[in-house]
Amino acid sequence: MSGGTTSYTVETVKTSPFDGQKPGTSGLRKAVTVFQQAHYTENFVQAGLWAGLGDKLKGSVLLVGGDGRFFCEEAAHLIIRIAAGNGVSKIVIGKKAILSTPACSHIIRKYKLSGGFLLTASHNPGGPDGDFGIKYNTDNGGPAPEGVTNKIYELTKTIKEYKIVSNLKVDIGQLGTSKFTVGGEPFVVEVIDNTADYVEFMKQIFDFPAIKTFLQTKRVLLNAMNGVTGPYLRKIFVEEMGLPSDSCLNCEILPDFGGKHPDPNLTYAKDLVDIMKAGQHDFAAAFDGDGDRNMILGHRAFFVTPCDSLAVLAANLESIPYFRQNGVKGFARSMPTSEAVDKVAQRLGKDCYQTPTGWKFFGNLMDADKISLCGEESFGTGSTHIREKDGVWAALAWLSVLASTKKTVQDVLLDHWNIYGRNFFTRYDYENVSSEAGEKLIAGLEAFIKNPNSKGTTLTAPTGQKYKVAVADNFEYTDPIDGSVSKNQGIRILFEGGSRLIFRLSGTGSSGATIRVYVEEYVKSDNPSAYEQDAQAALGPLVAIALQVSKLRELTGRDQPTVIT
Ligand code: VG1
Ligand code: CO
Repeated sequence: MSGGTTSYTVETVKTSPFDGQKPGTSGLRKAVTVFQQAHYTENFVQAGLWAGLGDKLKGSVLLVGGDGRFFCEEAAHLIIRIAAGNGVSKIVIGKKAILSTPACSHIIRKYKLSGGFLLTASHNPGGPDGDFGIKYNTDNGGPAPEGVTNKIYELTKTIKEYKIVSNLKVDIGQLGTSKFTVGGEPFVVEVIDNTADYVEFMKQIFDFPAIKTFLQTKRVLLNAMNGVTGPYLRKIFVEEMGLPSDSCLNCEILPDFGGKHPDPNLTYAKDLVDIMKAGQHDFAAAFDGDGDRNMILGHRAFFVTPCDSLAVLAANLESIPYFRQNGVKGFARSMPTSEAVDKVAQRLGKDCYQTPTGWKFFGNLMDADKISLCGEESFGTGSTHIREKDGVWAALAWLSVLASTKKTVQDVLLDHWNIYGRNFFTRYDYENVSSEAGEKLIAGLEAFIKNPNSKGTTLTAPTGQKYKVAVADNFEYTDPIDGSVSKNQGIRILFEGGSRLIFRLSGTGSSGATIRVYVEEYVKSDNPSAYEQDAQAALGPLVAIALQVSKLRELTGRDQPTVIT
């Protein structure tokens, strides 16, 4: 590729702060048009470099990867130019800036890079009218912890200038290394293969020959939803496992994800659910835009809730060579995730941690070797192999369990509930309500939890079921490793007997507010007729109580949620 004899100079560009560059649950997410404003992306990237690297900025080596959505390549070029302007010595980037979020995490760790920028708004829609996002990951391969994201936000509020080499042009469409001289120092850009490192890593973690043998007699479907996982699925499942190419659906990466939500759930992946209902296939999985989420379905679209998926994997980790070699430490789940995994931890005598929503809170626990597996109800499952959740890994983990237990997905779940009982779980999302309605709802619930009479009170569903409040609070987390405290992480109403209601506002939306209502009902293992019923039917009474206690309908004017998972 281009050899650099040309010498480039660094420009200092005057700028002024933009409001609201506060990274949310997972990076900064806004409409593409917001990122396209002059200096907007530049300011955030400059603040990310300062906050993420501090005095290690000069000479650092950074990764850039994205999910292929609209504006990824433009943003990648900007990052390369700003990194060059700040004395970064090398950028490693996927071809055309494409790398899944889990692949980014792996590559940062494998090549011991200083950190990286991940260009994705994950499951949010893309395209010129959709969303874009930027996330900074640190040298452990994980999302920057709150200390760093808060610092980024502070810096964006006072930024006056950024450094850039604006005439630096790099061809990121070809594999290879380009060398430049910037302000007298060498600057290198290495364009790497999109899938090679990740696929090789999966072959070390899993028993590919065993999964391949298992798949010879099964029909499976893998749905990339036109997000970044397409090329990874083709490599692993078609080239390595020998599946027919029509077992991988929507594998072309589209900048607008075909105009759909690249979000693997029963609403946005309904096409897949409908195909599975026909009963021709034994197993299916779907993945989100950046490849860190997964949905698992069995024969006739039997749905595995992400909470149950985490618990089942926790109980079956010995099916996977990686855990047989490394052993199993504890587990962790985000607070709204059901307590199904806690029950597995208890039986196995392992610790189980409860963190706020967002993968960044698992990083310290993994780095300190406290946990081996963690997950979130929002279709996120992952392990210590990287520091992000990992969709394709989760599908391979499930196939490992099926191959070794020789059971169907449904039977794996029935056997699990038979031992541990069942934590029925559902999440109701009310997307794009007004910020005012969202705030009022939380304020009303704050009043409920602060009222000393709430504890011990009995809430009654319209159908007569009664639930006695054991604990009502706003979740606060003290990181057991670094002692940092995160307050106001969600309203919890915990009932006697293990049922729960959680309310929180989304931190990944790009406008207005999204209210999330999490509903969990625990049924003991000695009651098969109860744990085999339909989830939405089982949860009906508690959902009704959730709507009553939060006054959700009155405050939002919404009769139905946008999405039920
Ligand atoms: C949501 C999920 C959360 C997840 C986050 C990022 O956040 O609830 O569990 O970690 O998305 O996932 P929120 O604040 O909107 O509830 V991803 O795949 O969009 O990076
Ligand atoms: Co994602």
